[in-house]
Amino acid sequence: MWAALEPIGRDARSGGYRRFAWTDEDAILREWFAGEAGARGLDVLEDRAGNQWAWLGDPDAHGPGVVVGSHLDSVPDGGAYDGPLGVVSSFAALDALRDKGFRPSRPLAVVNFGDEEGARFGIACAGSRLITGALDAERARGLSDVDGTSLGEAFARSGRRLEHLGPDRETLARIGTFVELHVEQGRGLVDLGRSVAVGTAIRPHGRWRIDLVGTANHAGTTLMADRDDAMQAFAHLVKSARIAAVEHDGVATVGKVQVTPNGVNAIPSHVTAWLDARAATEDQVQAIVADVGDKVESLRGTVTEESWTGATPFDGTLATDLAGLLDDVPLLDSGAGHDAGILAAAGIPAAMLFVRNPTGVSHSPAEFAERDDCHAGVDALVRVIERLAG
Ligand code: HGY
Ligand code: MN
Ligand code: MN
Repeated sequence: MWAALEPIGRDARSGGYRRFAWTDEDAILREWFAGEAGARGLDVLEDRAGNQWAWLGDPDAHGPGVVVGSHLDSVPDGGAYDGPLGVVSSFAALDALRDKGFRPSRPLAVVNFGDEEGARFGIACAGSRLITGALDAERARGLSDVDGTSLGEAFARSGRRLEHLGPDRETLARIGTFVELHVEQGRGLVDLGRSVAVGTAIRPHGRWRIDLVGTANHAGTTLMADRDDAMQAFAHLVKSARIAAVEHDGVATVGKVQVTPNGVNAIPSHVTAWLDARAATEDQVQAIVADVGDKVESLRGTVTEESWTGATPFDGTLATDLAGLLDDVPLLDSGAGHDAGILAAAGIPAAMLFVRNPTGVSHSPAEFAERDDCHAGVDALVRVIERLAG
């Protein structure tokens, strides 16, 4: 499975992945998923947001069932494990259960959540937010990519019915418990010397769009004193984000920027930048955004919230039970957002398993997990499924 996924959407220059929602690469990944599901005799259903659900057993007749899985899309130049490790491990766990003659008492499913990274249209966990209603379908349809293609156009061009895009209670009703296995995006496990952890919560985080205006002018003839340079404002913004993050003990990133007119010899008239801010508490995140907002206001710019994920605890009893089941593996919270967090926020019992990442590096071609740790993750998922669907 891993070898089949390896080349899909891989950028030859960076060695990272460019697997964006509703692109050709996404279509190939979806075909791969349907192929793996079909090879195991699983029925693949798509929901109103295009998420793929591969069922063993009929969740409508004998549900709700136990669902495992993750996502296959990536950030630009993302790593091989963020997302795919959860999907591949889920199919591998079903194989191991079948090989040991396990007969589930409830339907089982592997899910591929679409557009988890929000790399193309800007909203993370778009697939799971759409079916839970956390992302309004009308707003989603209008989101556009850097080329001006809307999510609605891309969704329709993929052959799906745009009028279906939206909340999907029928699909949610099929989920008794969702367990997402994911490569750890940090050094918790490597510092603890363990292979697997159980997730406790998703830390609060959000994305804000910042628009800074200037006055277009000639780079060679405009005196410095006469300039109204949006790029100077941008420089102050980026500095203020770092100062605010350190001040409030959180993290802030400005990783994406668009410059208008983006010419070497033209003073920028407009800069659009995106702030990603996260912290242990919602107050800390809001304090970071407030400080940045004050700076942006002094620069005559605007801040628009694009997505917000509040502190999202997973079901504590379930997490403790699973950690105990797995020989007392550590409990870790997550600074990264996940579809399991969106489902938990919608009231669906959800849990996460993290697999050791020896460097902690993620959202990078250097992202990696050792084979033994990946196998330990599958073994843990097998035991969790036996516990939940035994
Ligand atoms: O950005 C995140 O936290 C996740 O990788 N979507
Ligand atoms: Mn990610
Ligand atoms: Mn992920």
